[in-house]
Formats: sequence, C-alpha cells, structure tokens
Amino acid sequence: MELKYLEVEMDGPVAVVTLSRPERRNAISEEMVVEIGRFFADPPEEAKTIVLRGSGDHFCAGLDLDEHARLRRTPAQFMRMCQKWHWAFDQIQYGGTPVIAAMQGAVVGGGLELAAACHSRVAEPNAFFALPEGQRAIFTGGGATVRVGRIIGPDRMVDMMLAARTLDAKRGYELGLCHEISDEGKSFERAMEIAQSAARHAPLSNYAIVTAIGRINDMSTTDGLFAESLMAGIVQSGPEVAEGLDNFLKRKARRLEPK
Ligand code: 1HE
Repeated sequence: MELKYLEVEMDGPVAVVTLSRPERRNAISEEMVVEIGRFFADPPEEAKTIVLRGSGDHFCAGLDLDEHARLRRTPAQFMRMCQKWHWAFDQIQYGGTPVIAAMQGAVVGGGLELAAACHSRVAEPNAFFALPEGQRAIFTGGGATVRVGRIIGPDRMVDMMLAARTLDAKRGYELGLCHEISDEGKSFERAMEIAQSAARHAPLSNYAIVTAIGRINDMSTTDGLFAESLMAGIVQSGPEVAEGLDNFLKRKARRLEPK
C-alpha cells in the first residue's frame, strides 16, 4: 500500500506508525483520513501491536482547517466526510490489533478523536488536550461525542467545549484522556514497552480485549454478559491457553506488581 501521510516501520512484532505531516502539525485532510482507515483496516500481517505517534512537536492538530475553509463543503458533503472519519477510527478501535498512542504537544479536536480510538495512551508531560470546535464555528465530527464523551462524561465534554478548556497532561490523566504520563522525552519509549509487552499475549486474547470490551459496553446487561461468555469460551479454547496457564502454574509467569 502506497503511503503519503503515514510512515510505517516494523520493530520486531510492533508496527510503528508515524503521522508525517509536521508542517501542518499532523492536521488530517480528507485524503489522510482515508489513508489512516485503509492502513488500520489491513495492517502488516506480522504486526502484533501498533504504536501510533505524530512527527514534530505535536501529536495531531485535528481537522485540516485550511482544506475545510477552501472546500466550503455542503452539509451533505461534510456529513459524508465525518462518516469517513468514523470508518477510519473504527478500523483503529475495532481492527483487532492493539494500538498504543504516544502523544506530545497538541492532542486537539480530531487529534483527540484519533487518540480516543487508540487502546492505550501515553502522554509526554507537555501534551495538552482540547476540543476547540466551538471556537472554530464547527462541531466535533470524528467520533468525540461517542468516544471522548464516554471517557470524560458528556457533561464534562460540554463544559470543556463551552468554556474552551485546554487540559494539561496531568488533568488529562486524571480524566482518562491518557493512561500514563511518561518522563520527559520518553513517551515513545514507554509506548513501545507497552506494545512489546502486549505483543507477547496470545493474539486471540488481544483480539478479544480490543474488539469485545467496547462493543459489550454498547449492549444491555443481559446481552453483554452473554456476549462476554461467548467471547471467553472462544478465547479459552485458543492454542496458546495451555502454555499461558502452564507458565503460571509452574511459576514461570511474570509476577503481578503494582507500578
Ligand atoms: C494547521 C492546523 C490545522 C496547524 N489545519 N493547518 N484544530 C484546531 O483548531 C487546532 C489548530 N491549530 C493550533 O491551535 C496550533 O497550530 C497548534 C497548537 C496545534 C500548534 O501550534 P504551533 O505554534 O506549533 O503551530 P502554528 O504556527 O499554529 O501552525 C503551524 C502551521 O500549521 C500553520 O501553517 P503556516 O502555513 O502558517 O505555517 C498552521 O496554519 C498549520 N496548522 N493546525 C490546518 N488544524 C472531523 S471534525 C474535527 C474537527 C476539528 O478537528 S476542529 C479542531 C481543529
């Protein structure tokens, strides 16, 4: 697949995917969002996990506002465009491969929507989070109402947009926008550690973790519990199960330690 906006390299079982439009702060154009969706719909076979990062000083500045201003899209055109974003970010969240985000600087607007589709998020101390759509006379269109609203709660999301709040890494961590703040300059290294560690899990376990939990949360309690039992039944009959359990029973597994 020919890539214009993403750089991809393999590091063992981890695919490192870099948004490579630093001169625009990795702002996402229509062509770029389609490229993101195509990549995550069909990542390299050998990638057990993926690290997603942005080149330059920022993770991602969201929608390409320059393109948006130039195209003067009709309501129907922008609706179709937002649906491309939804499709692309669904490939990340539900593609079956764990995606760890390493984030620095701006994680804003569509950049926060992109981050929210990732499964684990490590932030640099200089990362900041905002939804400045209201300030640009537009609305979220890349899934924030669903994904960011679920993480921080719809009430807080409304306030974040109305009061034009820009949250620093610490506040973002408290609210769940990132799961960890790395030491300075180490977010990529930490994301790689998580990705390398998760790559050692049984693939079917990882598949269940990233595809089932989000979906089950959309279901009623009865349906969710049923779906969980189905998923668990399938995963526990996978080929790696005997080895995984044996490792624990023979005291060869890594000890659980709070960090
Ligand atoms: C851009 C974009 C962009 C930068 N589209 N070109 N997103 C926003 O409202 C965020 C807008 N961007 C910013 O607030 C700042 O650029 C940053 C905080 C991200 C970075 O600041 P800084 O000082 O490092 O860079 P800069 O000087 O502001 O920008 C450098 C260049 O990138 C400049 O272009 P130049 O030709 O003057 O060099 C900027 O115009 C360009 N640039 N961000 C286009 N977003 C599916 S709906 C989703 C809705 C949204 O995402 S709304 C939120 C949009």
